[in-house]
Amino acid sequence: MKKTIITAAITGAVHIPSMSEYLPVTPQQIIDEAVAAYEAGAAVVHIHARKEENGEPTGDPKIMKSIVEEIRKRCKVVIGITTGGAIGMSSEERLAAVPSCKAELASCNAGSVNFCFSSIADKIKEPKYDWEIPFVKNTYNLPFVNTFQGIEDYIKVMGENGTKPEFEVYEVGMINNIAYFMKKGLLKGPVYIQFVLGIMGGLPATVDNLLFLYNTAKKQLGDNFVWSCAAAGKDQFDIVTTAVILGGNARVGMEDNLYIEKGKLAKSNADGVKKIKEIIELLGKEIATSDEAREILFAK
Ligand code: KMH
Ligand code: ZN
Repeated sequence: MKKTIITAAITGAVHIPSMSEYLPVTPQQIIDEAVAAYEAGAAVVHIHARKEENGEPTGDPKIMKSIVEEIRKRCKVVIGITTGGAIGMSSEERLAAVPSCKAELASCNAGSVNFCFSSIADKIKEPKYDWEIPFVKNTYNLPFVNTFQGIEDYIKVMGENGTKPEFEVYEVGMINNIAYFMKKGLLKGPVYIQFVLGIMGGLPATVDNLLFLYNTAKKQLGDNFVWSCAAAGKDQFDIVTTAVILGGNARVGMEDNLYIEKGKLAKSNADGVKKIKEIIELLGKEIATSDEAREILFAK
């Protein structure tokens, strides 16, 4: 039986520092949290960079490189960097870290979608930093742009740098987009897909929607894909557990959900990793080490 890969998505570019004192927002906190997530059982970490001075998401390749190099020095975790960046970033900003980091994985968003989290603004009475409220409010009127030309460019740049794309899928049609690039011959071997449910603008986090994505991927791609599931918000653990039962891999972490249970903030990404690890083991499945994850993810 295939082992289950746990990915920890450490900080993302949705949650803002004012939402949780535990959200890692400096480069050093992101590094420490990634290493702790690995030690708790994560085989893969998904990394966004933020600015030292105020925790604002940034595409600065120097910051991303310093984070990646330090994590590499400290542990053997598989590192996946974002190319989703933050809503409103240019394609150049989003891609800049791929050549400088040459990470094993990078996210590759599989189509355009609205990606709205403006309602966060209603919950924050006293923001810590000036950038936070305009940043979240802007997502009400900004699309998350991933055109066919853009996706093709991302696939090519990743290919030139030895980085495997992790396709982020928010809507069912995006599976056809991936199938198109496979037919075009731009992708070799099984593709790696992350189903991301629960984003406002994409498919809500329900079991029906997860099954819809999974069954569509099987129809479109046959056996030629490896998959994992992320779910934003309060349903994170329910939906990710369902994915594991279906034979998928699990993504947890503070990018997707700041809470470890109802009303209780997670104190670290390792908390979420430990929780899903316990659930997976209770289901009678084994957790993949980072080297085992490499065998699964990079099979030719
Ligand atoms: N921050 C979102 C706009 C990714 O890492 O590629 C997109 C995102 C997905 O987080
Ligand atoms: Zn991300």
